[in-house]
Amino acid sequence: MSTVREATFDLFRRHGMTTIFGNPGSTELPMLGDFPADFRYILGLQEAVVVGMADGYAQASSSVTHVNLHTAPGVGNAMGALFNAQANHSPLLVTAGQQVRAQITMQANLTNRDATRVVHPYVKWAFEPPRAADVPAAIAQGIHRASLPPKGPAFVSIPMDDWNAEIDEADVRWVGARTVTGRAGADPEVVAELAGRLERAKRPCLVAGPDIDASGAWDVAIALAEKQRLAVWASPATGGGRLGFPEGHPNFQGTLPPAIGPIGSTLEGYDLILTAGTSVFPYYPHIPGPPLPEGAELVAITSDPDEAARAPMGDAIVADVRLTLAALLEAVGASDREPPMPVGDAPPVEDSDPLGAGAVHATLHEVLPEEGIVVLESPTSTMALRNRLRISNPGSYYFCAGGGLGYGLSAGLGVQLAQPDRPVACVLGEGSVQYAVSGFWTAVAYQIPVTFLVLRNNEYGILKWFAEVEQVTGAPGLDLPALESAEIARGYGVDVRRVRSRDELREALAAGVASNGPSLVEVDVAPGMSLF
Ligand SMILES: Cc1ncc(C[n+]2csc(CCOP(=O)(O)OP(=O)(O)O)c2C)c(N)n1
Repeated sequence: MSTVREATFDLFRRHGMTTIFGNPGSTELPMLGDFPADFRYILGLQEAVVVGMADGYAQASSSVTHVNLHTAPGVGNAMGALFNAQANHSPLLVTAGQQVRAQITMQANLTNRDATRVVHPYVKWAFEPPRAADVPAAIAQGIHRASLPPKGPAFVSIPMDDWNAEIDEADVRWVGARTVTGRAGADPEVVAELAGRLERAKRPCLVAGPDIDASGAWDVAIALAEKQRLAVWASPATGGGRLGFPEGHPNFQGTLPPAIGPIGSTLEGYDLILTAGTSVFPYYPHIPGPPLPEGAELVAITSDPDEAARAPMGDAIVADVRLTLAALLEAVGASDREPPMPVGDAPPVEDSDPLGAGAVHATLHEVLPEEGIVVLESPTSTMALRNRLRISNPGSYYFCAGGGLGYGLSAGLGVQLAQPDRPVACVLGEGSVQYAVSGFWTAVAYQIPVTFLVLRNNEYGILKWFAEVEQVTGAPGLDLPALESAEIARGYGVDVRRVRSRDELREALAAGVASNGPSLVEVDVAPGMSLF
């Protein structure tokens, strides 16, 4: 006989899930009691931060990651971050405490009413086991479901008196030993047909999406683009949480804009558009227009049946992105089409006071080593960063596909914990910092050596840009005067520097990257949107 807790921690061990991200309450303490020495608990001080850290960790470690939340109010605080994790295809096992079974029916204080309903639609599956003895099996199911395509959060609510209940060996005999794998290739006939279409096309292009990175397909995507001389576009930055193709490669043409009409006109001239690992497309502002050029065809390769079904146009193949691209690479011959024209260099950096965002990112590019990772949430400077850094290594860029602020600061911590040997630069707008500001405490408490770069423009700059697009005038709440992010971070114990010139910025960033603990550089930047 063992307890439910012992059996469940054994299950976590078998899955290598010995890091738990959490914020505890009374309903979670029975799970956390006698916490085993081979596990580590990363404390976040607010649930949005806890889930955001786990999201970054799950993506950067390619493994299902356990998040433990406090019953109803903790889950409530986490909802925006769960929305983000789902959009990021981040495999999370989310557990939450629940009242003791004897007090659920009477709805004693802190009962998570309708625990399995409240998290929908942001989880793939939500469950509360009917018996204490079912907790390990329910958690095992949550782990498998989170890891199957499309990856995403799965939720298990656990009454707090379950953990110390005794469990029969027979109830858990098979639970921990099972492996469930979900990477499936495409039907060979469908691949052969696609290969024929690609070879016959006069001017095809590839749109590279985030799941190329998540499925480990960079090498195959590069080989396919070179063999077939494909022009390559990145999927729109708004929905592209990761990069699927080196942005310094000669075939790379740029990042698609995020709206219907502009995508259609950007793709003018291509007759076959092959998308891989992205939805079609992560549109945001509604700018109507033909979604594709006249006569062009589109084929999407995605592991997500939902992305395939809801695409407004084109054919779709639901299968693992890497396996399918690899099969396609085998099936096509080398093309003798004209190779695509490489895009030119970014314009020279302009010095100004305060600096433009492009000058800031050109400086980051000088300082961040080749193996560096960027976690980005600085809305008006997103494209300037992409165009200045031209990131060209896999697993080196994380952005929130969901768009909920607070991801950046917290995911930066999770990514750094998952990749302790690579320097992480977490680039944030000063408005974005505030949605996960208590993450600074976790950075200091666990000495997580992220270099935070905060761009201070004293405004919600992107909302001013949106106001123009939406032809809205006179909206309140778009300015952020006297917001001292660096001072707040200092209060949490972060080593901070405030800079204004490029030389000061270079020096401060270099010191941050070299340091073994968290550091923050706040730089004043000119307001407005920067593309370069
Ligand atoms: C949780 C959440 N609340 C509100 C928003 C709306 N929003 C999008 S961008 C933005 C402003 C971000 O400001 P800042 O980080 O300073 O960057 P800037 O736009 O100035 O570059 C806001 C409030 C959001 N995306 N997510």
